[in-house]
Amino acid sequence: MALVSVEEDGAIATITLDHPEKRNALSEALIGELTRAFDRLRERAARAVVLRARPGARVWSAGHDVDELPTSPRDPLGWSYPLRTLVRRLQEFPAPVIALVEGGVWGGACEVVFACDLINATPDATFAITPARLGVPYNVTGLKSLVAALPVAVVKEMIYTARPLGVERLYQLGAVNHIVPGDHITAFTTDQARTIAANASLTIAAMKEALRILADAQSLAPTQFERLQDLRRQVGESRDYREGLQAFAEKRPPVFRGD
Ligand code: YXS
Repeated sequence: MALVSVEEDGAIATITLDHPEKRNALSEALIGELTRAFDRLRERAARAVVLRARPGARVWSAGHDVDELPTSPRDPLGWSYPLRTLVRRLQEFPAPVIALVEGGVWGGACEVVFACDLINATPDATFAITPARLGVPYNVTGLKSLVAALPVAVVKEMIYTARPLGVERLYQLGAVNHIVPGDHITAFTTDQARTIAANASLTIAAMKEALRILADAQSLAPTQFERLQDLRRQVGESRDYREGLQAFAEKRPPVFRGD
């Protein structure tokens, strides 16, 4: 059963997350289909890609597939893992990727949306950053992409509370490009994609990569990097992390003890 669907209309493509039974959880299988779709669209020189869930979705994506989160001592969000690979694929895709968001965006799916170039969302859209709900040692590039998209005080609120934030708040902060009613957002986004596809693709590709390089241009002393990694190792090896996974599997609220 396909977990994503791809439609092409000339130089524009739409990729639809299509696993509503599991609320489009970002499993290795779904991410594999997504990355292969982007690789194919790169070969076909697509000039704009829309990434969406089924029209009217209540949940855009429930985030990382919790059933696939490894328990310590493995790092659950390692550089070569599927979700990290997908985020880089989006950032490195030579044409703009437009996230068309309806419903709830959870956990690692927020990073996928923020890795897109533009975000159009319906008024019901919400965004929740949830590592603290599961005791997950969030990863450094994930944190960096969040503070690049939002004021650090808002990132702290989202991480500490793990509560969904309404799209209006993110729009006011400039993290979301447009809020568009559900009955118009597809036409709105298609029009945007067509406008982009009619512009100079080489210029857009070069500017997209230049903006990424400039955003990444940040020095980090090796000791700082090692401290960051050690912080994550301690969390990843904690009982709280195992409790977070266990509680999710048992569909009960987690009881975190801080160790
Ligand atoms: O009981 P069945 O077998 O039907 O399966 C249920 C859920 O277990 C499943 N499901 C998931 N399975 C794996 N990973 C997930 N993230 C996930 N989310 C859902 O899908 C079936 C239907 O879910 P259900 O009954 O809860 O649907 P609902 O409509 O009542 O509620 C939708 C949600 C999204 C509010 C709810 O499913 C939910 O809260 N899901 C977990 C959201 C979340 O905490 N995601 C963060 C995952 S961890 C992550 O992304 C990163 C590692 S981090 O935390 O660092 O950001």
